[in-house]
Amino acid sequence: MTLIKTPSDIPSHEITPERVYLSRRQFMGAGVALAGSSLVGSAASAADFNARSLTFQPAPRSGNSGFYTAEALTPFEDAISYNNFYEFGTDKDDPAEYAGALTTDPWSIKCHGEINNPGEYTLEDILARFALEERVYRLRCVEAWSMVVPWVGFPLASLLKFLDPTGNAKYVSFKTLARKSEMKGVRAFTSIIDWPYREGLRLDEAMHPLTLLAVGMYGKAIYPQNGAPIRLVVPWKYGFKSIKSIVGIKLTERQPETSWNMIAPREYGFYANVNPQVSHPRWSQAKERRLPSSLFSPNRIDTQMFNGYGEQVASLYTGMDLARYY
Ligand SMILES: Nc1nc2c(c(=O)[nH]1)N[C@H]1C(S)=C(S)[C@@H](COP(=O)(O)O)O[C@H]1N2
Ligand SMILES: [Mo]
Repeated sequence: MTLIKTPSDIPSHEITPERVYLSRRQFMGAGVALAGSSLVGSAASAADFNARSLTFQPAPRSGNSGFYTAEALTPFEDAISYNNFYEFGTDKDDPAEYAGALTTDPWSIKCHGEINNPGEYTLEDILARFALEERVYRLRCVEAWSMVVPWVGFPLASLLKFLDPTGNAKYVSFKTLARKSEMKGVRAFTSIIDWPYREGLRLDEAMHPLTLLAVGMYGKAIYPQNGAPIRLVVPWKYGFKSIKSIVGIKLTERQPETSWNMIAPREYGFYANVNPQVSHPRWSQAKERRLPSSLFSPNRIDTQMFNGYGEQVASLYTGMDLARYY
């Protein structure tokens, strides 16, 4: 019995973006199993590894970690069809339409700067090192809509500990792939973003247990429109901090340049902590539309300080004027 369907096994009328994408992931699993006996210490079959790669520790349903919210999940279909991923266009439905073209295998992340273990690490290397965990988080976009998404990933802190920051490291910066051949937004002459998309965190924010590198959502490999094969999720900050499809991580002494801050520094700060009391210059941040939301059923709810993660993260900002450091 064939466990892995190759695209040629699938009649063309059956090919949907999801099918093609999942079979691509399965190829990646095969690659891991072949090259990976030394990494994982066993000759697991491709199918085993593929299953293993999305085996995860469920989020704890109790306690105050913030790892789980019991709020209704945003339906999967909404989470994969209403996206911001400007590399594929600026309309909400552009990423779902165009991101299927993204080649995610091979994939590696160049890790450099103020660390003792620099290197170009393949996704397989990275996945072999860290156990996957589920996190059910609110995601609040600066445009005042929000979702609840079950992510699968591992704490950024685990990777950073492995990379072993030097005493000079104070910030972590991230870079997204910018591949013109596959990304129409990167090809566009009119783009407002100076590619690659860049984001950054202070080292203590990056080390916080809520900060996740996600490789899955809703129990499946993460979709291209959501930032395949690996993206950041920082649930107490506006969504633009949660950078997708990461190919570079650099530890720095100075605060790094970040894309939206470079475009409009008065509108988008480096910190970008969710804060209902600090308005965007052009709109209030006091409320949000929880998806699914429509004209007749807008589903407007109050926005919470730090997106509801104050108990976990407020101490990172003790003594800081959050209206100044927005
Ligand atoms: N590389 C990259 N990352 C990105 C963006 C982007 O345009 N490019 N958009 C950001 C914004 S504004 C939001 S709200 C979230 C949306 O994530 P989602 O589409 O998975 O909901 O991704 C963030 N990460
Ligand atoms: Mo956003």
